[in-house]
Amino acid sequence: MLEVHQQPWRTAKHIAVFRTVRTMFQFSLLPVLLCVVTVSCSETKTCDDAQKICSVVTCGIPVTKGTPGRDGRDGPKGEKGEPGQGLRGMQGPPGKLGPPGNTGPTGLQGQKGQKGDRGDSSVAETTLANLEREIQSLRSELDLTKKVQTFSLGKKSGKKLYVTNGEKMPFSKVKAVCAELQATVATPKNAEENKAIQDVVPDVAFLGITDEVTEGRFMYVTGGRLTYSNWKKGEPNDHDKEEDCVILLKDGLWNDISCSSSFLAVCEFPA
Ligand code: MAN
Ligand code: CA
Ligand code: CA
Repeated sequence: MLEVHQQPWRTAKHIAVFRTVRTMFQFSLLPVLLCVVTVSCSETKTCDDAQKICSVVTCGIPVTKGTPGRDGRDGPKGEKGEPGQGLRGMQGPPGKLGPPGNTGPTGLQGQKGQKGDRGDSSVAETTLANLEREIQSLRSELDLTKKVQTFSLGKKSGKKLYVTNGEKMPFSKVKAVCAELQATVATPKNAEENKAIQDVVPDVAFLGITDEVTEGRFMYVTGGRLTYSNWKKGEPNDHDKEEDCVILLKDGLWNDISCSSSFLAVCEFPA
């Protein structure tokens, strides 16, 4: 490249220009030279005559050879050349991702899909049938268990069931034990129920009745005022002003007693 800049006349274009100028010089200037020579040699014609014959004649004192003039000005800029033959550079990396375009319009609704396969219901049906058989078996087993329990506890149809674990405990614990069995503390609402409880327990037992809320006003633990009572004579006396719970004595009579004392726990199950 450096060599090309230093010697621009060696390019193909400059060589072509040079040849063109040389050709013009040979074919255009040659008649003039011949004409000058003819005029000089004949000496019978004037310069004016020579100008009539020749297209170009320099009149005046003939000069054999002058000194070369200075170089002319640079010509106009040439047209852009053809691309070079050198290797192209590698392609640059892709540019940065442009900003997202606006959301396009909603597309047309797609075609309706094919009808799906029929589900394999046989497995579910078999499972359901097995579960139903299992439930039926459990129901039968539960019914039999209830019958055995009722028989062993002497429960009568349509009557409440009273059950004791034979343990003595404070009233708060009796409530908790029965609640755990989804039952309530035994609470006789009539003489028959009072007798049923009496028959179940071998000793004194707590009843589900207290005057904890209002002294002297006994209520069922499940709510409501008493509709039946079987107090022993002289009771309730709130002895030492600390008797808010009720116990069923062995003879079936009731006595108010301290709730923190321990007596048998008897739970009541619905009829
Ligand atoms: C006696 C009576 C009862 C009272 C108890 C307390 O038996 O006064 O009313 O509940 O003592 O131990
Ligand atoms: Ca009391
Ligand atoms: Ca008492």
